[in-house]
Amino acid sequence: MRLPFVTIIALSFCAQALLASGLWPIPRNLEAGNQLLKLSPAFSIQLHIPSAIEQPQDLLDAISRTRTRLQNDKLGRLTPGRGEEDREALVAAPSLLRLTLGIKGDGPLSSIASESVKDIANRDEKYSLVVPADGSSATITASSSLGLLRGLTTFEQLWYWVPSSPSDGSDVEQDGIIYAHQAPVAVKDDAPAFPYRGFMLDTSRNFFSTKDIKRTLDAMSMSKLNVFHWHVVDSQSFPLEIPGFLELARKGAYSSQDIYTTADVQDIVKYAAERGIDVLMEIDTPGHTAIIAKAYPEHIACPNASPWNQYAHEPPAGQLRLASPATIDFTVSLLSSIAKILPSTMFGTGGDEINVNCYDKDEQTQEDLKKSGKTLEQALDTFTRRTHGALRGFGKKAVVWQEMALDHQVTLANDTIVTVWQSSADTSSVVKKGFRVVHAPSNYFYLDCGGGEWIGNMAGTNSWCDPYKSWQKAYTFDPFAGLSASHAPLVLGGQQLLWAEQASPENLDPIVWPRAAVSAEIFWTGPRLPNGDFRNVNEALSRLHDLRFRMVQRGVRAIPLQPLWCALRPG
Ligand code: CP6
Repeated sequence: MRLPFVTIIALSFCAQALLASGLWPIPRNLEAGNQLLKLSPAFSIQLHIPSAIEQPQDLLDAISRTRTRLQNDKLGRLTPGRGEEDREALVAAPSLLRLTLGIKGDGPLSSIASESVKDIANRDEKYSLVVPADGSSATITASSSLGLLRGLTTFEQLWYWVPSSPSDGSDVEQDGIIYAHQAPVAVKDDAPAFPYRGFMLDTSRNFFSTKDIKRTLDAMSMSKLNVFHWHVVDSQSFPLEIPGFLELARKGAYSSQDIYTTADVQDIVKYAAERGIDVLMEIDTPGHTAIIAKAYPEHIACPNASPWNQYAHEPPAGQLRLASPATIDFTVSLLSSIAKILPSTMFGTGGDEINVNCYDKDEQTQEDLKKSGKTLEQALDTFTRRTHGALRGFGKKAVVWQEMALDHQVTLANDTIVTVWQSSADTSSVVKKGFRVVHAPSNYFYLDCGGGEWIGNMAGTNSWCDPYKSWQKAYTFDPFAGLSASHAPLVLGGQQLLWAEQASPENLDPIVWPRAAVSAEIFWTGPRLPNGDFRNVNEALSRLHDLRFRMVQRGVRAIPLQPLWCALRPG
């Protein structure tokens, strides 16, 4: 009985079926050779656009980041000798002197940032890349700055480093040769299979500094992820300064240090946008709001009710008094105040895990319902129309958790985006109602330890791990499972998520990376590799491990996927 088990382990251990090393997500249309090409010490990147057209500053910045990384990354090929066996042949290899970035069309060239915050369906991320093997100019062409950024990201992944002479054992930093081993490379019209490729971070259960968030955005950008879903506040802490509502953070943040000021938010939004990432902020309502009671007790039903598990999925209990006209007004101005400083066309209003018992036991809510003659569901409908209507006034489409579409009797606008988290089997019910969906299935994409087989109240205090979702498990997710062809276009994409009950800056990088890059490939590349095969974990392993090494080079403490020995072993 032991033997088959051992065999399976052996198969998935140290797998090294190389289609192309280093590329993640793998481009959808790729031809790669196996010749060596050096990067000349005089290598330069030139932006070729008509002189009448202004050069966007964030594109120039992205180009200079690429230049710096090519110089600073010292990633050896993950082969025996880490590329030392290439050294002799490299002497005679041609050198690449120039990468030229060209723009199709001659209209004005918008910045990366302005393209990154466009409506999710309208972003232009397409590019083509050619790296000839003979050392003549390499080119990236695109019709947007964002497309050029995606091309630069692919280009960066082609290069490795080997010291120019074998190490003499001293600590002195050695000169080295930067080179590609897959020349020539041709990537034709690479563009994402899905427009929404996200990562969600919860900054309420534990706080993360803007530095942590920026590092996370850097890592996201390395795999072309383009939506940062920021679950910024929840029942446990309110780390967000909202103009006109400063008491919320003053009383609800874990400390006066653990607050995102308006300047911080704008800084994060700008940093993200320059890297091709849109910030989708979520203020979860009407549930997951207990902390608001610290500053505005009048708006919270069943605050700190005990035992908490009868009133909420996690302590402390407390939800917005959704049937109260004053609370609706409060929520509308709260959302408006933060929404209007964010450029995204999406805004998250939550809607998950509403606890009915909390409202049943709340005297004021019962009175409000009686006064209005509404049921709780009708009151939720009013609450939702008002809050979503206000966001629409600021040009934003609402993003909600699946319960709003499936479990409640509320009217949602057709352009509402629904995040499916409980089970991927729920996706078909959501698309049948005509809504666009984002895949966030707990049993594949939760990076924390929740969401095995979905059971009603399993979140609890999330102090357990059931089970850990490996990168391999996430990688097998099929975005179209159970969907008819006519509904497939409603799938916007997907995201992996970090709920932070058991995460803090100390384990942020290791728990997220490189696992969260898995959905980046699922939703960029789609089901098939460029050679027509279906994506599979054995082929993916060495490429993902390469990405992991690049992350480590750039200060992201991503975990290994296998012993270093696997990458370096012969054959
Ligand atoms: N917080 C919020 C959470 C969760 C959700 N919303 C959650 C639920 C179940 C599991 C993990 C996380 N902690 N606001 C659900 C969307 Cl298993």
